[in-house]
Amino acid sequence: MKDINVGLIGYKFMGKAHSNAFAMLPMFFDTQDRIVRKVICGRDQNMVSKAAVKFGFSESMTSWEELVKRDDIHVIDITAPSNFHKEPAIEAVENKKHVFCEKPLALNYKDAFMMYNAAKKAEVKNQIGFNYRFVPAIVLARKMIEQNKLGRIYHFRGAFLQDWIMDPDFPKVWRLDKSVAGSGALGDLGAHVIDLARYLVADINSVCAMAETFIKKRPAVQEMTGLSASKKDINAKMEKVDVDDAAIFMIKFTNGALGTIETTRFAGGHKNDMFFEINGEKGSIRFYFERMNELLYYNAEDEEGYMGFRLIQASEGIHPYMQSWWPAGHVIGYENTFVHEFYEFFQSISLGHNAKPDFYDGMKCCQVLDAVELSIKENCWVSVDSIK
Ligand code: SOE
Repeated sequence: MKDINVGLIGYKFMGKAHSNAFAMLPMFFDTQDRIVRKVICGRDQNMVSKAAVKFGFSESMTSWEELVKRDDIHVIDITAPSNFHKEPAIEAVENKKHVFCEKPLALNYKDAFMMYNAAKKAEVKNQIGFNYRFVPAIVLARKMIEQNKLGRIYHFRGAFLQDWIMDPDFPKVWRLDKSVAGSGALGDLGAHVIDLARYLVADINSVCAMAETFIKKRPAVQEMTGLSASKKDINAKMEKVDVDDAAIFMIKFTNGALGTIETTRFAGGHKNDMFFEINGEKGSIRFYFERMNELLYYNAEDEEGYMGFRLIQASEGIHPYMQSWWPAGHVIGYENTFVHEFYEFFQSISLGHNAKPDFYDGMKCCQVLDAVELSIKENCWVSVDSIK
């Protein structure tokens, strides 16, 4: 058993989710090697040293440039905002580090393409944080599609609905700043649904989209933690919001299927409601993230009079990853998806194979995101391949 020393960049929402996964992984899964929480890196020395203690890292530092060059670091894990993925990822792979990077891979397709190429050239392992692929019910959905249980696929209907910024006084946090986040609900939420559409149905051929920014100016941000921020300071200056609050688009898949994706942060009452339904010639499946242990399945070959969506409880040991957790019906949650994705990542490093989803998938997703943005701008259908 070797040590795999991790250097984590970022210590907020995703930094916490990843650190928690590193701690839980060896308790539940048999990994080939030992995962060592070695260094955590962030801009603020005081905050990052506190995070090191809380998240179980032995050291903290403020210079990512030094971190990616350290001989005793084997993996760089990037959880910083999206404008801060490209440089550390490219430097890290050029220093022969394996890299895990949060989604979306980059601010645009061009940058994502550079990151993909750099990782390929360096021949290091690379993975992207599309954690919803690792929900057992979604892995089951993929398995059912591979087993041809749905037959030819006609429709993909996906949505990612949230409501955390509906208050017009909610400040302009980094997720609402184009230079930092790339886009709004589209890149933050849509990236996950696009990835699932590619994972479950096929590559995306073309898109036709619309978007809106409902609240055009917001108070400048004072302080942000996770997805909450301090309320409006009466003296705060108002800033322009330059990302979408909601984006909706139609899809033509390369296999002929048709799809729609809706992403919004203005769906009152929906907290983290990621949903999809797939309809095929032999059946349909339906999934709601807020009920993530369940998959609904309609089998068109069921006996007449008894037909309808049945609920598959995907928290039994026969379902993907579940044998490592609890007895049947003892459901798992959001944080477990990170354990699953890191199990695949660390095993790929130890055993030498390539895990998915990787920088290629991250890059393909950015290409679709750019096509959606172009379609919004030009008000027409855009072919994904036209994005270079
Ligand atoms: C915030 O909108 C957010 O946390 C995203 O950044 C995540 O990727 C998604 O899983 C849930 O919502």
